[in-house]
Parts: sequence; C-alpha cells; structure tokens
Amino acid sequence: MRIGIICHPTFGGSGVMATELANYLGRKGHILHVISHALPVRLDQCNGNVNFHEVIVDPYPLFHYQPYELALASTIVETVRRENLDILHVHYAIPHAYAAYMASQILKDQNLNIPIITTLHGTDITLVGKNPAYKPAVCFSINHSTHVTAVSQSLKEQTTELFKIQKPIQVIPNFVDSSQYRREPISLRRTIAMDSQAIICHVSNFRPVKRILDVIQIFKKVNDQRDSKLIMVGDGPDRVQAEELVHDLGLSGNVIFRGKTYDVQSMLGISDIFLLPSETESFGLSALEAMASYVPVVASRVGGLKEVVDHGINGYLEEVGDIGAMAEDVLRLLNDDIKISDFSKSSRSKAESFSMERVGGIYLKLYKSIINEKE
Ligand code: GMT
Repeated sequence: MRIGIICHPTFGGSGVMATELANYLGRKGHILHVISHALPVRLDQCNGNVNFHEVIVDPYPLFHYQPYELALASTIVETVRRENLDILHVHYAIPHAYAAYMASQILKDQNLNIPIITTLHGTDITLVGKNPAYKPAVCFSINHSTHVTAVSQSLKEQTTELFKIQKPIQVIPNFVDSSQYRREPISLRRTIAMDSQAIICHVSNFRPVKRILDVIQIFKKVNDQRDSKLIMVGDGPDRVQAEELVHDLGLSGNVIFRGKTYDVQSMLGISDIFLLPSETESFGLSALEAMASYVPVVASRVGGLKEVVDHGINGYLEEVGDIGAMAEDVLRLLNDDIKISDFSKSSRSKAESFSMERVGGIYLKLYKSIINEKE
C-alpha cells in the first residue's frame, strides 16, 4: 500500500505514534509518505520505504498568522497526486483533519478519491478541540473523515460527549516496540545516582496538564523518607516554575532537568518508578514506554491511564492532585523489594500486550478494508 501520514513532528505522543507507525509499516514493505512542518523526531530515515515531505510556509508580512492549513492541504494534494497514494492517515485532528478534508475536496475536483482516517489523540479533543474557536471545524472534519479512531475507550467516550459525532469511533490503542526498551547496566545508573538512592523519572512536555509541580511535591515527600534522585525529561512552559520550586524546597542536588532527549529509553532504563500525575491523559504513552522498561507507574486515575496501568498490579492510580497518596505509593514500592520486582515484571508484560505487531496489524487491516471498499 501507499500511505500518507500527517502528524506533528514534536516529542509529543501523537507525533511519536504516527512516526513509529510509519517506521513499522515501512519495514513491512509498504510505501510511506510522512507530511509535517519539520522532520519528526523518531522518523527512520534509513528505511528506503519511508519518505518525508516538509510543509513550507513562506512568511508574508500581510499575514498576522501564516496560513499553515492552506500550505498543508496543498502539500497533501501534491503528494497524493505525485506519489499515487491509496490512503491518508492523519494524527491529531487539529489542524490535520481539516487540512486533509480540504485536500480531499480539491482532489475530488480532479476525479481523485482519497480516503482519510483520522486518529484522535487526546488534547485535540479534550483541551484544544472543545475550545469554541475550533469546535465547529473540528467536529465537521471528524464527521467528514472516512474513518475515525481514538487511542482509548476513554477518549472515544469523551469525544462523543463533547461533539456531535455521526461516525462510529474505533478504539485502536497506542503501541510500544518493547524490543527498544530494556534495563540499562548499573554503570549508566551510577552516573546519575548512588546505589543506595532510588531513581524516579517523569517525561512530558511540561504543560500545565501534566502537573509537574505535583511531580516535584511528590518527590519532596519521598525524598524526605528515602534519599532519591528525580530525572525530569522534557521541556515546556512550566519548567521555570518547577526549577524554582526545586530550589525553594532545597532539592537542587537531587533533581536533574535533562531537557528534551532523543534517548528516552536510557533514562527509563535506569529508573525505578515513573510519575505521571496529569490532570487528563487520553492514553499516557510515556507511561507505556516506562512500563516497557520494567518501570512501575504512579499516576492519576484519569482518562486512558486506567486502560494502561492496573492499580495494585503494575502501578498505582490516585485522584488528581493527591500528592500524599502518590508519595505513599512510591515509598510502598521502594520499601518492598518483592513488590517492586513483581510490579516491574507485570509492567513489562502489560506493555507487551500493546505490541507494535498487534496494533500495527489492526491499522493494516483497517487500511486494506477501506482501500478495498473504495475500489
Ligand atoms: O500529552 C500531550 O500534551 C501531548 C499529546 C500529543 O498530542 O502528543 O498527547 C496526547 O496523545 C498521546 C498519544 O496518543 C497520548 O498518549 C496522551 O495521553 C495525550 N495527552 C493527553 O491526553 C493530555
């Protein structure tokens, strides 16, 4: 098959999923054309079947906002025509579903019919999409997609609550390639922490929805009881506030801000516990990646996290903002070698149930059935 994938190129989960899917399908022998405004961080450029098209928006002084959707729609039209694509898969509704719809109308005018699958990832619905400034256009473009998928049952339910959706929404969860995740040798761990110290990790885009100040407060409570290290991976608007809090709580020697990284596997591979106390989380891909690295997760009981983490088996889920309960969960695990080892093994086996082979296969089946229907 010849597949177009449209995504955000950033470290966020939707871009990571889209890119990993493209890499996987390329390895399976399909031809992939990934369209975005920059090279996606995890795209496998060594794979000859995976191609990248950059959307170029020439700045023009008349425009207060540069018309990205227009440039994207035009790039989609050109790519579908030139590369003879069978199907488009857009990740994250805003602005991709809208631009893909426009492209499909332009192509229809040229007697070309291109089906569109829209995958909803979370904030495109729960935060950005429900904003009245975008809602009608988001709702319209979801309803005009050929097929709609959501990354969790929870996101499917939220979407039908927030929007008048006339299309059935198929739940296809995110996946992880567990072969890329492992425990790292002790020598790497020793570059961060002493053997007596636990390593706690958080990975996100440091937006308010991630509640990274809760991460610091939870860590403070843990560290008061047990000398530990916290690795903060990622970057974003709340970083400065978090660094100030670390300083004010006297934790500067124990908290490391690593910034954005291409090698999240190594950070997770030396960690003991992963913290994700988010306000909302449609799935929690970073939690799944931690679990693939044998790292139990302590998180909030929200959205799709309930479909990823099994409370009391491979992690703990608490109410949003309950930093006391989350700190107790972390300490319960750190103070019980047998429990943490059981949770760690169970985390890995849960992650394996979200395998790339299984979920990638579901997407392939979906593409085939849509393309066959079209013909
Ligand atoms: O979490 C973010 O702010 C990034 C966002 C994205 O678009 O990359 O993540 C969303 O999509 C991920 C991939 O499907 C999910 O794992 C995240 O849970 C979801 N984020 C939220 O719902 C807050």
